[in-house]
Amino acid sequence: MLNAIAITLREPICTVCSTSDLGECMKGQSQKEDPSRPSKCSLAVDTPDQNPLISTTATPVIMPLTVHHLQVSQSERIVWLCEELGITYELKLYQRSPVLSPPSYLALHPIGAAPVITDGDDVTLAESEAVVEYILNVHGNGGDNFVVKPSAGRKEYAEYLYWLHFVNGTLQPAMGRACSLRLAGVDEDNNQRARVENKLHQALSHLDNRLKQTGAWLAGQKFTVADVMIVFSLTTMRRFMPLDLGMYEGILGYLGRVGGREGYRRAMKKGDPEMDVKEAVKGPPPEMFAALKGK
Ligand SMILES: N[C@@H](CCC(=O)N[C@@H](CS)C(=O)NCC(=O)O)C(=O)O
Repeated sequence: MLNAIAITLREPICTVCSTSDLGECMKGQSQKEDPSRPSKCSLAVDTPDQNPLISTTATPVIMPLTVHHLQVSQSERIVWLCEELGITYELKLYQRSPVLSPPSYLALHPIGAAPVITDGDDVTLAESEAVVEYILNVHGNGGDNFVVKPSAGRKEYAEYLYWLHFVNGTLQPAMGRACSLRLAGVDEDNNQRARVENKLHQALSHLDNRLKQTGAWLAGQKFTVADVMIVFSLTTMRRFMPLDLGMYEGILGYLGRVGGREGYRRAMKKGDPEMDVKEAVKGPPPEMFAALKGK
């Protein structure tokens, strides 16, 4: 559904809040001063003439795609995807309270887990894989540059699908189970914990072999949304579970390549500016999430 905002203005205008008043827009801050602002939210550069979302006639325009990013969470994937695609989006930041989502995030969706996006006044969507697919197809021209299609070959397509779904189907649940048992203080020699840690090591070794094999990205030589999906589990997730990746050379080489991507660095700077990304892509675990320190 179109969300009609008829604007007839000649002066520079913000694509996000649609105001030409610097005092109103971003509370007077420029994106330079506040890196969390969306990349296209800038009174300085967006004028009605330059901006396809803003019409100088009374034509309806579509409200921006909004990424609701719970800081230090899986929604970093969505900020990253938007940056890789170079699309216009609004970024809203939320902080954990103290570990789970705050009430303002719970109000967005019944599950209240990140990521959540809204698009116009009729779409609210959660679940990383659904959100990624939606953004690629609705805002990213099908995401040709970031997916492998059957036309690339059945084997290549099958590899891509496998690794894309390996993330939330196998790796992230294995990380989550190990994280819960560690945080609950279950002893290392407890049978259940040993089983869970073994399954996690199995998943990481499998991933490590794959990355040694490709020497590049998860699906092969092409960077895809499978990479956008998996990196959280290897970086930010370790702020909840101090896992050392030093023994997995393939994963370490891969994280080095991820850390070299401008889109990734830009996304992390906007979404989680306090996070030390250089540390997160190394073997030793990054700094523990503050609310969990000492637990
Ligand atoms: N399978 C879901 C998992 C979402 C999820 O568990 N998100 C965590 C952040 S990493 C969260 O929001 N936790 C806070 C809460 O549930 O209150 C997805 O990929 O979107």
